[in-house]
Amino acid sequence: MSNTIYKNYFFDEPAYDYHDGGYVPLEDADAPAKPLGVPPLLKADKETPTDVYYTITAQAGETQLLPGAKTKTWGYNTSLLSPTIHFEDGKHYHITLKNELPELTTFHWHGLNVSGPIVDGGCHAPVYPGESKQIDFTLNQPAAMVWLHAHPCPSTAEQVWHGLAGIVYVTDAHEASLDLPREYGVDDIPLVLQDRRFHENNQWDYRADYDPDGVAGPTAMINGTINPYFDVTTTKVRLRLLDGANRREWRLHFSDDREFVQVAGDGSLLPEPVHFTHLMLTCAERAQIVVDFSDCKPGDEVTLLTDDKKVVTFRIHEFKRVNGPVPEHLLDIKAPTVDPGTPVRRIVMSGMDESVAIDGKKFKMDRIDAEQPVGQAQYWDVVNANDKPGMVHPFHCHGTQFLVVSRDGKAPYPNEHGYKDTVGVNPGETVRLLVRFDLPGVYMYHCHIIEHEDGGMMAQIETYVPGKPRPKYDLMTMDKLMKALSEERGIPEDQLWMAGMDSYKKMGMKM
Ligand SMILES: [Cu+2]
Repeated sequence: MSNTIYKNYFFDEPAYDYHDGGYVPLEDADAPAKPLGVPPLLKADKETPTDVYYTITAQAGETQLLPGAKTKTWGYNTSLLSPTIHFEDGKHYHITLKNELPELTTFHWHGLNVSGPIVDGGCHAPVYPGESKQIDFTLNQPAAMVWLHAHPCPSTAEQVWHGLAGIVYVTDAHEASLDLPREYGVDDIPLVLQDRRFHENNQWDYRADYDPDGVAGPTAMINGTINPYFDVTTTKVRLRLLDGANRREWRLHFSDDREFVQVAGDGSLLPEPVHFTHLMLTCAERAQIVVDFSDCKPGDEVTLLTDDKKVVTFRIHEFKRVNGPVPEHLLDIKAPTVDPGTPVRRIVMSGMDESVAIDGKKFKMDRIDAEQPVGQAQYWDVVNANDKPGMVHPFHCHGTQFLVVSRDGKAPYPNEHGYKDTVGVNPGETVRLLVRFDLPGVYMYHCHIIEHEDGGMMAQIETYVPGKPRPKYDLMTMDKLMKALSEERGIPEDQLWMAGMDSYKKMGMKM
C-alpha cells in the first residue's frame, strides 16, 4: 500500500475548462439550503432468485428546484433524473423501456458490458413516443457505479440537459465482502454533479445557452438539488461521484482540505485505495471516495467544493456508527495480454467548436469506422490533437471497460488503475488504452463533452466473432431520424433544430 497523499489534480492546469473563452463560472445559488435529494432505489416489477424485471419510463414533468415556479424537466420514472437502478453480477435482467416524451429517445447504459447497438442503447436504438421496447441481458462485470442516459444523436446533449440521466449500482460478491460503507442513503450516497442556467420563470433554455464546445450554467445542481446539505451520522461516508454535466469539469476538495480515499473509478474498484486531497473529474467519469469525518463533532460543517464554489455541505451529527478502516487491497486486476504483432489502433480527437472530429471525420450513424475481433485485446492510442493549452477531451467507448496503460508513455494517474470507460486526454497527449470487447456488436466511441459528440467527435466500431457469419445490423440513418423528429414536432424537416446540426452545417457537411 502506498502512503502517498496526492495534493494535485493530475491533469494539465493550462487545459482546465476555466481558461476557455466561453467558460461559465459557478455562482453561489440564490436559494435556501435544502437536504440533498437521494434518489430512491428503483423497485423491480418482479424478481426471482435469478431474474429481475424493471420498467423504465422516460417522461416529462415539473420539478421544484428553486423557490417560485417549478422547472419543466425530464426524467426516468420521475420528473427529473431517475431512481437508482441496481444490477447484480450474474443475474438476468428484463427491462421494459417506455417513452412518454413528445419525441424519440434512447436508453444508453454507460459503462455496462452489454451488446451493441440495441441493448447498449446508443443512437441505433430509438424508442419512439408512446412506444415500449424490451431489452434483456445477463450482467457480467465487477461492482461499479455506471449510469443511464439518453443518447439520440445529435440530440443527446439537449435530452441529458432536460434531465435524462440516472445512477446505476452494479454489485458483486467480492465488493460485498469488503469493509466499505454501503448503507444506501446513509453512508453510501450517489452524487450526480451537474450545472444549469435558470432563465425567466425558473425555466431551462438549452438553445439559448448553446455553445458548440459544451453547454454550462452558473448554478450547481447535485442530484437535482440546488444548494444541498447532507446530514452525516456515521464516521465514514462513501460518495459515488458522477460528472453528469454536459461540459463542466469538477475539481473537488473539501473546505478544510481534508484527506479522502478513492476506492473505485468508472468500472470497478481500484486495486488499492488512493489517498488525496484534490480530485478532478471530466465529463462522464465516476469516482467513489470514502471520507472520514471521525475528527468532527456534532454541529461541525464541512463543505465539498469545486474550485472555490460549494457542491454539498456535510452537517455533522452524533455518529450512530463507527466504520472500520478502508481495506488496503481492494481488487486483483489481471490485464489481458496483447499478441505481439497486433497493430496499435490510433484514434485522433481533433478540433474545437464546430470543427470537432475523430480521425478527421465527423460521425455518421450508418458508417462503421473500425473493426475488432471479440476477445482480442488491443492497444488503442487515443490522441488529443488540440494544441496546448487547448482542452481536455474525455474519451468514452461503449460496451467495454478498458485499462489505462500509459499517458505519453508514462504511468497513468494513480487513480486510473481500475477498469474505466472514460478517460480525460490532455491537449497534445496520447493515452494508451488496453481494450477488449466480450460481445459482438456496434459500439460508439467519442468525446463525452456531450456537445462535442453531437457535433461529430464520435465514431463507431463493429466487433465480430472470427469465423462466424456477421449479423446485419439495422443502423439508424439521419434521414430516418429527421423524418421521425419532423413528424413528432410537427414542423418541416428544413426547420428542425438539433444542437449538433450546426456543427455539420457550418463545416458544409451532411450528417
Ligand atoms: Cu471534446
